[in-house]
Amino acid sequence: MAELDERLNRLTIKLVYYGPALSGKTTNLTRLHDLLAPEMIGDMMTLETDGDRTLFFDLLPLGFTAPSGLLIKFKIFTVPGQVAHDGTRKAVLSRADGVTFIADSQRNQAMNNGSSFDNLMANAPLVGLDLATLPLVVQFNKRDLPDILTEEEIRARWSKAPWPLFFASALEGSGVRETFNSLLDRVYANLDHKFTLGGTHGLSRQAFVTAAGGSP
Ligand SMILES: Nc1nc2c(ncn2[C@@H]2O[C@H](COP(=O)(O)OP(=O)(O)OP(=O)(O)O)[C@@H](O)[C@H]2O)c(=O)[nH]1
Ligand SMILES: [Mg+2]
Repeated sequence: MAELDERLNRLTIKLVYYGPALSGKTTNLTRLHDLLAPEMIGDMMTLETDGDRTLFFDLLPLGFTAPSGLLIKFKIFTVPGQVAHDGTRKAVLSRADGVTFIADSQRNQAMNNGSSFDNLMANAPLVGLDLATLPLVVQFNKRDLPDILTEEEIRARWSKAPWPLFFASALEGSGVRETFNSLLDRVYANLDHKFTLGGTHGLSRQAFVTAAGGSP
């Protein structure tokens, strides 16, 4: 849940990259770090890994100042995707203001995507998140690989889902920013309602997305 610190005139927003093991959550964050304007981005922090695998979380800090002077700070986390780390996943997911689900497009990963999405749907209410209002976007990553589900197949499988779908290759950098901007757009709607970002802080939806995510 976003926290407004009135003394420091600072709003802190938590975003979480969720998904199965090796789907490319850490790679998405690394790419974002490279793509976003350096003056507003901090160093990416990676806490414990075993080779490629995240064992605890990664954290990318990001921030900008609204016209009113309010400092908007983002903390962008990845969860560890491996099934065994469910306790850590719940802890990282807790108090999220928005979630990006990173699926792996490879055909042989469809089951893992499904179980990880079910795990998100189960864990969100356990940590007090309301799935009906939680900003959520879905990215199918690894579009550069050969044996992947086609966009048509994925859109057909997800046709009843209310969340926007994106196609990306985090390795090559495509689709990473579009996914992030869509999440920002959805997050703004919730926060504006709560903190009157437009009314009190002179921060429009478009300005919020552009300031944090830049133009794709
Ligand atoms: N070909 C290809 N490989 C990718 C892509 N994104 C990530 N990878 C590779 O997939 C492997 C796993 O990527 P990570 O970003 O570490 O995956 P993760 O989701 O953070 O995995 P966990 O931390 O175990 O949950 C690495 O070898 C990446 O280089 C992509 O778009 N295309
Ligand atoms: Mg990782």
